[in-house]
Parts: sequence; structure tokens; C-alpha cells
Amino acid sequence: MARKLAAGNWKMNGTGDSLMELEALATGDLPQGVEVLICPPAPLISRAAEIAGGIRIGGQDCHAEASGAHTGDTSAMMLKDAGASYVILGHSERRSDHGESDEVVRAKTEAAYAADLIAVVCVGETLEDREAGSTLQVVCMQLAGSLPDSVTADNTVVAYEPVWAIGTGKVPTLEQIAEVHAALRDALTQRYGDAGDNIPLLYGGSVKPGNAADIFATANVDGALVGGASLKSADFGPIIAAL
Ligand code: G2H
Repeated sequence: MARKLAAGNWKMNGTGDSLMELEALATGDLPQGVEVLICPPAPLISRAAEIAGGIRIGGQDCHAEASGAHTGDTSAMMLKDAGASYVILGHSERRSDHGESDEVVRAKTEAAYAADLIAVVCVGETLEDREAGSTLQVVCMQLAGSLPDSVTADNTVVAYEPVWAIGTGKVPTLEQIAEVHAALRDALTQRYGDAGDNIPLLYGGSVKPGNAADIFATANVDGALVGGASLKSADFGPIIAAL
């Protein structure tokens, strides 16, 4: 069975003062058997790692190359050196704001592995995809194109984030989540065998304390990638506890 993971994606939110929210979680009671991850903005990673205790710290993106003339970018090795052990890749905001294709996400995923980071690879359909009835086809194509052959259950997490549910307060039905997660699990198992069975599959998109328990009770949901509700420990704490 895949390990359980509650991941917080702070996106472009927070300054040094926000680390007190991480500190509150790190010094509170964390449930056994659940891995907790916070991905703050890059400038906060090393300070976050110093106070994280049992909480893992991650980046929100990395460059596909190890170093070079790429102004403003951060390599996987730099994230690792700053104290990260995970990196989110292919988030829909990266795919739409920065034109990241599946090929780019796959190259970044390989860079993450080379730096000994666990990749949280995101896939998800737009509202147009869903209305056209092509959700499963779209997410499975993204998955196939974004993951390298060297995936293991230890180096990869997959997050299903329907684009139309991100930051909107709209959440798919539990049946819709179950349908996509079953298709992703099937695709992972077909390609990677036993490893595919054990890759954590997260749901992301408007997860809140009030809907987390139902989402976590859904088949093939091993945790969540949480944006807005991960910014405050008073919200993220109950979500972690629900897992
Ligand atoms: C989806 C999610 C975090 P939110 O992007 O990755 O954000 O929970 O704010 O919808």
C-alpha cells in the first residue's frame, strides 16, 4: 500500500513571518504513519528546513539542468542543498504560466531524481477537457509523457489536480475523484508493475478541513496536495489529522 502524504503548496505566498505556521505544525502533534510536506517559496526553503522537525520540505519547481545560464531559475541540486527532499513538478500553474509541456516536466523529474529529490508530478484536466468527456484520456496522456522510465515507489508521488478545482472552491464529486485515481493507478501499475501500486496518489484542488476526510476515504487517494488551506496551521493541522 502506498504511504500517506499530506503536502502543502504555499505557492507564491509567505515571507519569513509565515514560518511560524510551519513551526506550529512542527511542534504540535503529528499523526503516526503520515508524512507531512511543506513546499514554501524558494527563498524560505533553508529557513524552513531548519525548523521543520519531522516535517519534510520541498520546492515548487526546478530547472531541468544542473547549472548554467538560466537567470532566475533554481536547480534540483540547489533545492537539495537548501534542505528540500521533495519538489513539485508540472503543477498546472507552471504548465499554463510557463508553457511547460509533458516533455519539460519529464526532464525536470529526471533532474529531481539525479539530485535525490522525490518528485511530486501533477496532472489534471481543464474544464473544457471534462466537458468534452476526455478527462481520463488527458490525465493518462499527461502521466505517460511526464514520467520517466526510472520511476520507483520511493522517488515519485503523483498528484491529480483538476485545473477547474484549483483555488476555486469547486471540488469534483468523490465518484469523479475515484474514477480518475483508479485510471491513474491502473496506468502506473501497467507501466511500473509493483512500484506502480505503491506510488502515492494525491488529490489536489480546494481541499479544506471540511472535505478532507471524505476525500481521504476515497479509493486510491493516499493524501492531498493542498494550496490555500496549507497556509495556516489551524487549517492544515485538521487536514493532516483527517489522513
Ligand atoms: C491546487 C492546490 C494546491 P488549492 O493547486 O496545489 O491549491 O488547494 O488552493 O486549490
